[in-house]
Amino acid sequence: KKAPAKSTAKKSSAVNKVPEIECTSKQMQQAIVDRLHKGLGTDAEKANNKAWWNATCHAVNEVVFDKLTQTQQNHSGQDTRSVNYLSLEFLMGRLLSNNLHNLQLFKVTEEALKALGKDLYEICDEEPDMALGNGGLGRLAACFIDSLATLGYPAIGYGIHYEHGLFAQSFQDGRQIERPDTWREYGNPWEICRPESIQHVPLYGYVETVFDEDGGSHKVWHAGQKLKGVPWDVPIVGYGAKTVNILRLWESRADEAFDWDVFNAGGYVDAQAEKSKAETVSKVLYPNDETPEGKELRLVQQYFFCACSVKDILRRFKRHNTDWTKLSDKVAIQLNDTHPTIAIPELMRILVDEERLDWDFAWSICQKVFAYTNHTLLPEALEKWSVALFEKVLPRHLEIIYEINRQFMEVVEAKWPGDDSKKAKLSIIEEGDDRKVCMANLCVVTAYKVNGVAAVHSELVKTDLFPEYHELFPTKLVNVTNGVTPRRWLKACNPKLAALYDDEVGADWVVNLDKLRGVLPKAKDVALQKRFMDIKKDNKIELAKIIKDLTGVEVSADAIFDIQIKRLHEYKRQQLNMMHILALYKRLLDNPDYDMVPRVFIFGAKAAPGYHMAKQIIYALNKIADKVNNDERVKGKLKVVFLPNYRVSLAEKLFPAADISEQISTAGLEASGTGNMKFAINGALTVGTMDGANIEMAEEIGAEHMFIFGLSVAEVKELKQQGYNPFDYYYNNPELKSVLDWLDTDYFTPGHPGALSDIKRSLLEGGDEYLCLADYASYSEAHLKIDAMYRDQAVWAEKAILNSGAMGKFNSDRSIEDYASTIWNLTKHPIS
Ligand code: T68
Repeated sequence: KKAPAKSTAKKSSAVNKVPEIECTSKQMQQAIVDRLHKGLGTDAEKANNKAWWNATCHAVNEVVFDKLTQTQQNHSGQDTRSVNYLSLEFLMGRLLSNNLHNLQLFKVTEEALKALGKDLYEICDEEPDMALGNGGLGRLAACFIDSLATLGYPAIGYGIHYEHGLFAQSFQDGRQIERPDTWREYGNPWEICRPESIQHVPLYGYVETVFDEDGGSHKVWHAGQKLKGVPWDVPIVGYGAKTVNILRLWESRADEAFDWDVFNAGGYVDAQAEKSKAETVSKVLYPNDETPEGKELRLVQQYFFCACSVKDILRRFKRHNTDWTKLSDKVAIQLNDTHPTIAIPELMRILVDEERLDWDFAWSICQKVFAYTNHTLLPEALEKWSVALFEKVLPRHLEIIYEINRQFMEVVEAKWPGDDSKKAKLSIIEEGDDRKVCMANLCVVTAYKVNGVAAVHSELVKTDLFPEYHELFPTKLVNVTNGVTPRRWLKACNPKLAALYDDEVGADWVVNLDKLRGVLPKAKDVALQKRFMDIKKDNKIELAKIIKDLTGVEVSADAIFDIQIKRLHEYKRQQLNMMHILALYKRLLDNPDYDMVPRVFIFGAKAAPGYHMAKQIIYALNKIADKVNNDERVKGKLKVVFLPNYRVSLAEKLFPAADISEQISTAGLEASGTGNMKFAINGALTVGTMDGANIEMAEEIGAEHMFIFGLSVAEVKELKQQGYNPFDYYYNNPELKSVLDWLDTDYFTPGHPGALSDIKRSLLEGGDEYLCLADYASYSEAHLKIDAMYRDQAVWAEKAILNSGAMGKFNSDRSIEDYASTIWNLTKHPIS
């Protein structure tokens, strides 16, 4: 049945009259040369590209800082309500090209640099990625702060100023090697240190009950250690520069005042050791996505940044307010997953212990301030901290959590009298030998809204993850479907397609992505199709050069570029893609004339360093690539490349060059996905399961213009309930069997038989948790359809246009408008 090809998205009322900033190319030239001379102490003759990049950033900052000051005066002057987006991750990528586009200075700067003998694109490539995140969750935070600024909402992002972001990846004999990321080894022009806003954070120690004269009592936390939080502000330029918000990242240092005793006791050297211990807190981003690691340092990181942020939020509030009932009028705090949950007991602690508010009053404030976004249903991904660890690191917070839980258990008792199993399930404390604090439960109990990130995911949050909470709080659980910023993910990364849209639908699609619909009625237009496909071809040629540079492999831009880029995880099923590649390879070896459109399979993915199976899959794909790419018998019809060090800046080269987007997670497990959106906006067709936002994409685009395959959420549940046996599929599908058996030989790993056997084992004896075998036949069929369709370039072009043009809903401005109206109750305050 045809899905309605109509957007359900509300009209985005973005600031869509975009004024040009007055700046000529001559003035920009002057500013850059000035920065070379006066800022960097060099000149145009001596400067290398890094210096040119630095000088250009500093020239741009002259405009940015001016707008930043105006925005801050505007917000502070009006004492506006603001949202505080707390996230352990902000995967920003590079900022120069993005800032230039948002300031509408890209063309001017391109001309300026050209006149100086420099190429802006090359200069942009000098910038190290700001990789302060793992994947989707961190990149979503980056898209959201772009949209918040573009729409003119008062907002601050709070996070950690990691010295080392996500590790850099390389391959050695096909295996992943991790090296530290050094994004700010030589400084970073985009950040401003704000020593005037330093915060101090207590840790460890013990809690004392102090009895007051009036017969009451209060608690005093005597810390065993104190950290200093130093804020670094990164300006976030909205498109059109009517608002420049900030991303405030906390760096940990030793608190000299706290360590003064050690100094005085002659312990100069010991004090230095304290210093480096304190600095480890913001040293490195934990590289685990989806599987939390219960390490003490991680809990300390979470508390450190939440404590700094909450204090900073209250400091801003107190500049204009003395009445605590007003806190929830001025402040919304959005928790990006459970990672910043500790902000809840921290706010309680400050209100009760320091501000000496009555518990019930403080609790009523907290319940109006916090909202929580859930990004996963994977049971192993839900954060739980051992009570023992909590007691050691945050003794007062544990007491507060106990009291919140005690009162909440009374609510549960009132609803389900005498039902202990309900209490056990809903309790914030999980009982047992090793008692745990369940962070998601604390979030749901406290938050006034809890949202999932795509429609199907939000439904599953209600029915499978938190059904009892949903019964208890029937209006709390809501949906806000994810989106991506069209500034970075179309305008900046695909300038040719952006220019086509400027011509076809008008340049303001950048702030109103629904306008792309203007091309839908012309999808059959031969001239439009030609221009669209020529652009795709150009982008593929560009990518082919990068592939050659990075891997040495030559690929033809006439082949289908079939791309899977995302974190390596079994539920995302890169191994399913691999099985299909092996099948194609086998078909080509069995029949040298096997008729297929040449195909290049492209992968990019990092595996968590401790995730064995993920690393094995990378190894297998690299080994398969070696064989296939050097096998004359396939006559160039099949190529496989695994690009090293997948990151935002590489993604920007991949999305525009894709013909096929692989979105093949087991139904019910990918909360939303956002790469799926970036591909489709850039004109790739999706091969995907009915999972996450793929489902809503199919509603917008029409499922018949995508390659949907595999079991649905309901079918997955049913199959698991019946008792799934992967051997049934193995013995019934000879191709599947021979592909898996191949992994037991030493064909791909000469001299090392069995080197890939554990992948096969996990798919058979291991039970195939993610149903790769169950979905294999359907996946393989979908690929035959892709092959057939690509042969008719007119049909393909039409589909590509229909996909891209229907993606309006999936822009992050729409997501932010949804948050602003249904959760935050925010009003816009752009500078005029
Ligand atoms: C992703 N989650 C979801 N987690 O998997 C994806 N987790 O479906 C969704 O589109 C995206 O969030 C945005 O909503 C993650 O990326 C992590 O990276 C992560 C990191 C640390 C701990 C747990």
